[in-house]
Amino acid sequence: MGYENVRYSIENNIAILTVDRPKALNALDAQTIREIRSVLGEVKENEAVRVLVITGSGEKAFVAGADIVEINKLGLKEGYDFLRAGHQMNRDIETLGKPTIAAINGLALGGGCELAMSCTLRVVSEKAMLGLPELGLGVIPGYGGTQRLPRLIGKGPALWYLLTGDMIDAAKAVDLGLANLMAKPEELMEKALAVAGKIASKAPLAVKMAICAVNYGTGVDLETGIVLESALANVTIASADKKEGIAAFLEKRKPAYKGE
Ligand code: CO8
Repeated sequence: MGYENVRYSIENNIAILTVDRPKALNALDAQTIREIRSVLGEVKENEAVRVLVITGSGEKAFVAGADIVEINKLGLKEGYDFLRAGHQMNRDIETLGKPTIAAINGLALGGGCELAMSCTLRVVSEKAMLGLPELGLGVIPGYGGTQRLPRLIGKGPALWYLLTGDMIDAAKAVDLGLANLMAKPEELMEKALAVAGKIASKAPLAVKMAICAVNYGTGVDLETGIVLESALANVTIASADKKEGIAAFLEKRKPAYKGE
């Protein structure tokens, strides 16, 4: 499929998806969401891709939110489909089976912040600003923000930022645990790709199982989470990648993983 509002490339087992809709600061309209979901489908199917980096085009914005012009036209009936599409995009990211890194180059507001929070990790430019300004528009976050922000930074701080609409600068985002790493604007992609490369060198099946263990284990009691971990660890114990990883260690060479 040809894309108008996103760009997509692959190099060295790492895919880069760039949201590219400069006239609206990369805001997510229905078409952009469809295109992102289509790229996510390609990434999922492509065995050569081990990590996906998501960023925004230009210097100003990662993604400035859901498209406010579209939100303005929504009624009760269309609103549900609009919200579900955004939710599904973010679930597609979370359940991709491969790690995703948001390289946040600028404003990540509303739906943009929600998209970033659905990624496995976040690297922020020193110029990035994150936030959920929805209450100022008379709505609440609708792409998972009320659920993912407290899970990432805790209920108290999440309620603060949700209710005040205050923006979170890059350093604060790292302090809060909302972002994992801060980079100079000109080094953002280099740093994000370095993290991606580090993860891409690990056994893909083990990476997938580790993400599963954390994503599905943190919402349950500890004992259930530990049983889940045991089951997932056992999948890795039985894997060809385990044989290769241990053989490479014993033979003092780099492993050549196949994700099996
Ligand atoms: N949607 C559509 N267009 C946008 C958006 C957006 N979210 N953000 C910016 N634009 C457009 C502007 O309208 C403007 O277009 P034009 O040139 O045609 O007038 C262009 O991008 C450039 O923007 P500005 O001129 O406003 O640039 P500034 O530097 O002056 O300001 C800001 C930058 C501060 C980012 C400002 O554009 C702004 O406040 N944008 C809106 C940010 C926002 O509120 N985002 C959250 C949207 S709501 C949301 O994401 C909810 C998701 C879930 C749905 C829930 C529904 C219930």
